[in-house]
Formats: sequence, C-alpha cells, structure tokens
Amino acid sequence: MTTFLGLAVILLVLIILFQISKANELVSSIRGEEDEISDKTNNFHGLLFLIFLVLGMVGAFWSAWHYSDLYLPEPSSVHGVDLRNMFYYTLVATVPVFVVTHILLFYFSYRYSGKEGKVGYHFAHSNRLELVWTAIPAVVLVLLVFEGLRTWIAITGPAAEGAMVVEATAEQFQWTLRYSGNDNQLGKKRVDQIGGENPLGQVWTDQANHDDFISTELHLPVNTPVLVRINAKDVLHSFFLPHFRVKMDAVPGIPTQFWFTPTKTTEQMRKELGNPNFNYELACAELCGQAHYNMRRLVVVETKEEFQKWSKEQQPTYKALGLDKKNPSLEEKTQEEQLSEQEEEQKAEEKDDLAATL
Ligand SMILES: [Cu+2]
Repeated sequence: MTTFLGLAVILLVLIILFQISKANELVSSIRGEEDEISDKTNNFHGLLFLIFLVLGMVGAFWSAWHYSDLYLPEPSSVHGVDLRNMFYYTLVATVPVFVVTHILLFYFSYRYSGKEGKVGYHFAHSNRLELVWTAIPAVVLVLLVFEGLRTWIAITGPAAEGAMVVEATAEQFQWTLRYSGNDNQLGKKRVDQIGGENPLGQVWTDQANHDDFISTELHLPVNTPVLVRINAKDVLHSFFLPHFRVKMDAVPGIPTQFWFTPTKTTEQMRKELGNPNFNYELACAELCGQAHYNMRRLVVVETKEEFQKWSKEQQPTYKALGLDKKNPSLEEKTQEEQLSEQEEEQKAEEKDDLAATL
C-alpha cells in the first residue's frame, strides 16, 4: 500500500511539473517572447542532469545493497553454483559499462550544455571508433554466450549415473510426487487408468509400479543426484526449487525433466542462515490459475540415513490400495492379457448398450 501511495505521489508531482511548464510556455507565447532557449535555462538543465546522475547512481547501488536480504541465499546444489557464477560474470561485464556510459551521458550534457554563439563540433564518422565499440561488446558477448552454453549443456545433459528418479505431476492446484521405490524405476502409466484412487493412471500389471509411492513432501537425500521427471495434467505449470536453482516447465503432453544434486541439508541451511524455521520449498512458477499459490510443497533435504528411514516408512500405493491382496493373480498377468480382457469387457458392454437401445 505504501509503495502504491509513493508511486501515486511521484506520478502526481510529475503531472504538476508538466502542467506548470505547459502554462509557462503559453504565457511566453501570449507575451510574444521569442521561442529561444536562454543560457540560463541551458545551465539549469545541465545542472539537473548532473544531480540526476549523482542521485541515480547512489540510488542504484544503495538499493542493490539495501535489498540484498531479498536475494536468494547461496545455492544449495552443485549446478546452482555454476549458475550463480554466470550471474556474477554477467555483472562484472555489465556494471562497469553501466557506470561509465551513464557518467559520460549525463556529465557531458552538463559540461557541454548549449551557450550562445557556441557551435557544436560536428563529428561525422570514424572507422577506428566504430571498430572499437563494435568489437569489444562482440567479444564480451561471445565469451558470455559461450560460457552460458557450456553451463547450460552441462546442466541439461544426461543425468548422473544412479540418479534417484522422482516424478512430479502438476495439476490445478497441486503437485503429485511419485517416488520410484527400491527398483529406482517408475512404473508405467496410461491415461485410461486415471481415476478415483489412481490419480496418475498407474498400470498395476507393471511390476515397477508395485513399490512406487506417492508423497506430499519432497524428501531428498543430500549429495545424491536426483532426476525429476515432470508432467502436467491440465495447463502449463513450472517445477521451481528456488534454493537449488531448479526451474523447468511442466507441459501437458510433453514430459520434461531436470536433474540436480542437493548439497546442503535443511538442518545445515537453518544453521547457515541462523533461522531455525527455514524450509526449502517447491513452488509452481507459472501463473496457472486462481489457487496457483496452493502448489507450494515442503522440500526436506536430509542425510542418506534419514532419507532411507523415511523412504521405508512410506507405503507403496499398490499396497495402500490393498491391490496385492485383492487381486494376487493380477501380478502374473501380462499387459497384453489385460488389454484383451478389457477389450472383451468393452465389447460386452457395447452389446448391452445395443440391446438396450433396441
Ligand atoms: Cu501451477
């Protein structure tokens, strides 16, 4: 609210200044004064440029320093450090340019403001100058792009061997997190299996599904590579773990993935930040609808032992639904058998429907 009021005040002051200058112009033209700008006006405007330069520079650096507590803490993943370094390289390349060009721009406007009888030096062209100010930015940009590509390829390349596989499925408005269990393999899914107790459409005849479990929290063992397979059921979402510098779109119909290695446990971060209430979080970074904020999930990074313990406590969905007891023969059936059974059922249903309409 205060910010809004502040902005409104600034806007009003600007409008008032604009109106005053307009009125002055009108008064001058009514008086029949010549439309020539005096040295006094030029000097005054030159001075304004200088003041703007000093205030602007101080403001830019002060706000960057003052609001530094809004920045994310040091990255908690291996590749996050590379991304942070890229950020610093870019800053090192651009901040000096920002400072120098702005000093030149505003100081020159002050130093060389218009004076009566003084004619500006007309400088048409210089090949050498053109070459210098084209070549330097080109080289710097090539270096930045090259380093950026190198980092990006390393980050998005194939996952480290033995990476733990987790699946994150987004929908309005929640994440369903599926762990691949002991076999580290996610079981098959089929759209036509989705329903009631099977929100992901897991195919129960696939053995790989039998140890998969679903969790409401994202638990991760420290210093272990994790491969997250990302899906969406309805609209665009985005899998965002700010502290690990992980962000990947969740697109309906196009599975995406991201792998990373967490390097600090939640406990370590709490100590490091001096905040006993700190928690990592998973957010959706795509404005996906009215209850978008509901997609926040708790992320817990723990030691490998703690993770193993937690993981053992989780019940595979297959067991939780009692499918292992309810339908023991299901396990032996192959998928083809299942399919042909379903087809037969469907045919029978169609026959019934036909009979009903007749
Ligand atoms: Cu979302």
